[in-house]
Amino acid sequence: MFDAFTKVVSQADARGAYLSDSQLDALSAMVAESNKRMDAVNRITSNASTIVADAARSLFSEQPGLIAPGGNAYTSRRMAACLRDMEIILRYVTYAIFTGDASVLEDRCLNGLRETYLALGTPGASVAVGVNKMKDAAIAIANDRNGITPGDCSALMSEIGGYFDKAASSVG
Ligand code: PEB
Repeated sequence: MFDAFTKVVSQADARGAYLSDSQLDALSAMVAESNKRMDAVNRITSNASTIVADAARSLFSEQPGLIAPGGNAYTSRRMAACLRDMEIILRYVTYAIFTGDASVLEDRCLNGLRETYLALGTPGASVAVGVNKMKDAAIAIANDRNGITPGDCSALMSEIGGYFDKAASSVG
C-alpha cells in the first residue's frame, strides 16, 4: 500500500535516483492543496450512508430484476450484502482520496473482486452502475460551493472521479 509520497519514493528508488524536481513539485502542490483533499474526504465520509442508500435505491429502481425473486439482491441477506459491498467500495475510495494514491483501493478492495462476483453470480455491470451513482453523489457533495470560499477544485474532483472509475471498470 502506497500513498502519494511512498509511491514516488518507490519509483525513485527503483531507478536508484534522488527525487526529481517534477516529483517534488507535484508533491508540494499536493501539500499546498491538502485542505481541499481533507475537506472532500470529510464530506464524503460524513455522508457515506446517504450516498450508499441513494445509489442503491436508484440502482434498484432502474434494475428492478435485482430485487425481484431470483435477483441477486433478493432476500434481505443479499440486500444487506449488496449495501455492504457498496459501503466497502466507497470506504476504500475515501482512503485513496486521503492518501492521493489508488493502491490501497486496488490491493485491498478491487483485487479479485471481478472473479468474486463471477463466482457468486453477482452482476458486476450492475455493481458498476451503483458505483457510478455513488461517484456522482460523492462529487456533488465534495464539490458543493455553498457556505465556503470557492476555489479551484477541478483537479481534485477529477482525481476523485478517477478512483470511482477504477472501481467501476474493475467489476463492470
Ligand atoms: C465482496 N461480496 C459478496 C461476497 C464478497 C463480496 C467476498 C461473498 C461473501 C459474502 O456474502 O459476504 N467483500 C466484498 C468486497 C470486499 C469484501 C467489495 C472488499 C474488501 O471483502 N448484489 C446485487 C447488486 C450488488 C450485489 C448488483 C451493488 O444484486 C452484491 C450490490 N455481494 C452482493 C450480493 C452478495 C455479495 C457477496 C447480493 C451475496 C451473494 C450471495 O450470497 O448470493
